[in-house]
Amino acid sequence: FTGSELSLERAKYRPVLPAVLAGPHAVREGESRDCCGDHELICGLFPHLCGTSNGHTPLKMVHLTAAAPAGPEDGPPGRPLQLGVVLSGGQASGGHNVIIGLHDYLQRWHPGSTLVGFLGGPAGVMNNRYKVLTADELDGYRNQGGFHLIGSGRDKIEKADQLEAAARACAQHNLDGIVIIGGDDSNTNAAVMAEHFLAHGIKTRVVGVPKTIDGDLKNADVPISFGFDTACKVFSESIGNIAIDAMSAKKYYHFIKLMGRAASHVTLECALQTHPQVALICEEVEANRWGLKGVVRQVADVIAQRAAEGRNYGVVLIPEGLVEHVHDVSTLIAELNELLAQGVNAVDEETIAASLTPESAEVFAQLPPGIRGELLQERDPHGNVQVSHIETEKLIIKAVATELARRKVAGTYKGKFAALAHFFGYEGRCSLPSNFDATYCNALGQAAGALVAGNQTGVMATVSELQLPASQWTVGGTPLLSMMHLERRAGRDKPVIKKALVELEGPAFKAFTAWRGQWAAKDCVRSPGPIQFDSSSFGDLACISLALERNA
Ligand code: FBP
Repeated sequence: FTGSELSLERAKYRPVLPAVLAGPHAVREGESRDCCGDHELICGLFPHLCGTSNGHTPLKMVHLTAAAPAGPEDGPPGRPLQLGVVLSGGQASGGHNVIIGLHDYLQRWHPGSTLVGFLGGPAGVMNNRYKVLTADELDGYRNQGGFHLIGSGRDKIEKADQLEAAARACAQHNLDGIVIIGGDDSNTNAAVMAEHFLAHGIKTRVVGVPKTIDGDLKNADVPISFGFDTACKVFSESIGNIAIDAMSAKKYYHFIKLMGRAASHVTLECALQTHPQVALICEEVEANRWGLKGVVRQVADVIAQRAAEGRNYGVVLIPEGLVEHVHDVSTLIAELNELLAQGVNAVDEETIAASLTPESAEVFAQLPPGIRGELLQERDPHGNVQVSHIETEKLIIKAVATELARRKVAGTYKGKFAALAHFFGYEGRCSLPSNFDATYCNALGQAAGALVAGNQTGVMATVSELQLPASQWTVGGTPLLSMMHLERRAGRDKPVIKKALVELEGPAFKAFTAWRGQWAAKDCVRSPGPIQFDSSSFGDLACISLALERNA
């Protein structure tokens, strides 16, 4: 791996550390929280974390507070700590800074401390594949994108034999703590591990760190997952450039699919950054039970309205999870899931069509053959449709073209329609982290170190008050169980961390709906340009949706 001039320059950037982490501090328990749903049932499933088996008050928030500098009466400083760290799930900019922040904290805590990096994600914990991370090696990864220092993976540690394998690895390294850097599923597994370790008298503490570019791991206590800010800035730069090209050439509509599987936070933030003519938001589509025809009609309405003004160009943003939220397509997917589970051959489209309900059979027949194949064959190991592999942008283009052709015959549309398809996803996950993500991740890593040192387990490291300068950010831990509720998965109720979806009553969505009519009708394009690393520029500002949420 060869560093560019810019990446070498970025390695010199020193994130500001929140004052509470920089100085002497104490870890204190604060107010109580309930699980976000099904509290009693979840406590029954996690008796040790909930404290129901040992009489502790359930689900305590944790806060770092400034402490008086240690004096001679405080005795010797803390003993060296042994910690493990693992990256889990999709890449997100800033992961290396979390690990470096953790290492820096440990070295400050006691220079004899050790950090073990498990390789290739959770599988590395179960197989005990690891390397000991040293200051010399880590220095080359400061403020760099990617997860290639130790790699990542999508395996889960949840079954009894997997938990035992993880426990063996932790025991072999005599780990005081393990830090799991991941999204909602990985942090759900972190809670399962923490409970297992407590139940079996294993000393290793488990602390989570919120990661995902999708931005759907957040709540009142966790302001944002890392990587979201950088990914949105990278995508918005390209969207802004394309929008200016569209406005200059005046001949294309650009349909851009954006990553973000279950929630449309990325699309919403990119819309606020760039002011496209249309941005579809899955949560709105689902709340209104819009079908494919309804969605297509809305896009065609904007195109026809603009054509009447001589504007046959523009930008349409499409969240990658759209097909799972469009009412009739999601019903079709559910029926296909059933048929595939019954063992129907995924390539036998004729038998499949004959086995569907009449409504779903009609939707299935209307889909282009390529998309039909993708819905049947593009499945992940859990049987879920791999939405980033489905060419939704092309599906929408075809359906809109058909609708516009129909309107042309009816005499209600007189424009020209030429469309180009794009997909922005992987290019936003490993960029050099924005100043925000670099600073936030360093603080998250240090916070995770402080929580293990403070003997906390089953908590997620949290860094808050992000609207303030970084030196004033607050630091603490939120019980993982407080984010959990029961969800029906594979036919049974499972405790999982609740995904944060776009709130239709929230300030970010309201700002979007207040402006979108104007963006549709006119050319109000905003081109934010590349991520700015100069801290005197706008680069330090966190994303617009976060600013709106924090100021609401
Ligand atoms: P995480 O939730 O694990 O962070 O991953 C999110 C994501 O980037 C989605 O936006 C996308 O659908 C998916 O990963 C792609 O997964 P893969 O890297 O396995 O192709």
